[in-house]
Amino acid sequence: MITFYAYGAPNPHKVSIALLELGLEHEIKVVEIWKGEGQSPGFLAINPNGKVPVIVDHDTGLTISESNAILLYLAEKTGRLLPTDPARRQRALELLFFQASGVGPMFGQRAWFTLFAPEHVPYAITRYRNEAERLTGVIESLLPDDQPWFLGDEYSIVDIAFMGWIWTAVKMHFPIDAYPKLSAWLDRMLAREAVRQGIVTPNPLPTFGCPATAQPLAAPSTSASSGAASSERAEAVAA
Ligand SMILES: N[C@@H](CCC(=O)N[C@@H](CS)C(=O)NCC(=O)O)C(=O)O
Repeated sequence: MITFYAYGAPNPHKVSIALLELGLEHEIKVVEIWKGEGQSPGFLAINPNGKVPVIVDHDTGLTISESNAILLYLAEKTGRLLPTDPARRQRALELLFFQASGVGPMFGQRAWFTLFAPEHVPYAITRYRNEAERLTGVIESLLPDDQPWFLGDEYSIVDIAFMGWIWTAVKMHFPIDAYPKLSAWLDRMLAREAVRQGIVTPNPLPTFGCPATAQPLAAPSTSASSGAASSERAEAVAA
């Protein structure tokens, strides 16, 4: 039995998806991060960094924070969603670290300065938009040309790790339509029941107004997306 401290946000949604994919028994405790509950003494005793997601695995007595560390833990606990082949496993770790240290923070800062910052800071908006766009191009290049998932034919926690912020970017009107492989990958992700449920558990992302500074990401190629446009996807999944 696992206790999952969560909120409807990109990093907890990764863990929601993994728990559902793996069919692991769990209870959810919602942490109201926008009301400051992450900084409450009770929650800081669970995670000194004051952020969600966190899991407590009552089978092992372990408490784990950091979304990608949790994904690794759940994959190793079940022996699923992580390759056993050493080279593929190493590739999985590389991509998980890239997602956690590069993509998450830069997409997060883009969202913050574009949508939430009480002060309009053009330099920060431009810097993080450029960095997020550059990283989206890197993600596009990391997807195989002729196979469905980041690790080729094997769906894994790497796909789940990227889903958190890619989905959030789409919902925030930072479209990915200019990236054909990424768009097609997102459609494959959204075809999975656990993914569709996970991105609305424990609650969906809010509806974001389209920021004045949002603009289509720079196209790395002229080929059109093979799937639905970002706005259609965002509307298609329960809001
Ligand atoms: N590196 C951490 C980041 C966790 C994180 O930033 N969580 C956000 C929600 S996506 C949060 O708890 N924010 C609340 C706050 O900053 O007060 C992870 O991957 O789990």
